[in-house]
Amino acid sequence: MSRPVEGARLAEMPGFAHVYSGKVRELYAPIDPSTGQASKDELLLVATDRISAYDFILDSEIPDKGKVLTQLSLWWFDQLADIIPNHVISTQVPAAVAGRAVLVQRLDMVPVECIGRAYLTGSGLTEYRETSSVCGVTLPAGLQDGSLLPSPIFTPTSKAPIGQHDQPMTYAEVAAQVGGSIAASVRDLTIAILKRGNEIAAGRGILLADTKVEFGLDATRPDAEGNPTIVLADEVLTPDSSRFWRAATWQPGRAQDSYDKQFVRDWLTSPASGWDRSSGDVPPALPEDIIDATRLKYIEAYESLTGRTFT
Ligand code: PZK
Repeated sequence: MSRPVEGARLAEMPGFAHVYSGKVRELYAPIDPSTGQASKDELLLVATDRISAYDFILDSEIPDKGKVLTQLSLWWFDQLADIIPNHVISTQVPAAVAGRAVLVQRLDMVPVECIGRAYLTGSGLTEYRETSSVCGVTLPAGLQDGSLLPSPIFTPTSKAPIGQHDQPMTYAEVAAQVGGSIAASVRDLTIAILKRGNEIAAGRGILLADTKVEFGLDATRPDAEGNPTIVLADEVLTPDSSRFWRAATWQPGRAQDSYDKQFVRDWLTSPASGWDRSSGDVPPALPEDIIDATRLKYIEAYESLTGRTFT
C-alpha cells in the first residue's frame, strides 16, 4: 500500500483517499460521501514544497514552492486554453492544501512522456553528439549546449517506474503504441504549447528550453470522427516540468544556469556542503539562506511571467 510522504499534514484531509506519491507531488481521490468509495471521475493533485536535485529528493523543503507552481500552472492553463482544454475542475480544495492543489478530471492518461525542446541540452544534447539526431529527428551540424533549435522538436520518452530513467522513443514508436491519430495530435500539441510558452516568456526575460507535458483522453467527449478529446493534464510549463533559463545570460556553448535551482546545485557541489555527488550518499539539508534564496527564485519566475504579485 502507498503512504503519503507528507504524513501528518495531509492526514488532516478527511474525505480524500491517498492514491499515489510522486517525487514532489501527491495524488488523492475524493471519497463519495454517499457510497464511501473513492471517485472514479476526479482526482486531487497536490503540489508539495519538496524539491529534487541531482536525482535526490532533498530533506529540506522550499516554503511556498507548491503554491507558486500550482498558481503558475493554473495561469499557463489559461494562456493555453485556445490550444487545448485542461483537466482543472476547481481550485476549491481542503484548507490543508489551499493554493497548492487542484481538483481535476480523471482521464485515461496517454502513456508517453511528451517532451518538447526549443533549445538543445541535457539528454537531447548527449543523443545529438552521439547520433546527430534526437528521438529520430535529424538536426543540423554544429549545435552546442544551449543552442536554439531551428524549430521546436518532439522528443518523447517512455514512462519508466519511479527511480528509473525514461527511455527515448521515436515518433514511430509512439504511433505504434497509441495510434497514428493520437500520436500526431500529442506531437503537434506539445510543440504548440512550448511555442506559445516561449512567445509569452521571451518578453518577460525567461527562456523555456524544454518541457514535459502529459495528456489524457476524455472518451465522454468524442470529436466528429469519434476520437476522444485530448486534454492537457498534470502541471504545465513550471520549473519542475521545464528548464527555465534567464534570457539575459543565455549563451550557447556552455551549460546554462538553472533559473530556479542554481543556488541549490552550487551549494550542494561546493565544499561548504561536505557532500560528494559521486559518493551515493544522500545530500545534506540546505542552509536557511539557500532555502530563502531559492524560494525567492520561484516567486520571481511566477511574478515575471504572470505580471501578478505572489501572495
Ligand atoms: C495522473 N499523474 C502524475 C501527478 C503524482 C503523480 N487528470 C489525471 N487523470 C488521471 N491520472 C492523472 C491525472 C493528472 N494529472 C497524473 N499520474 C496520474 C502525478 C501528481 C502527483 F503523484
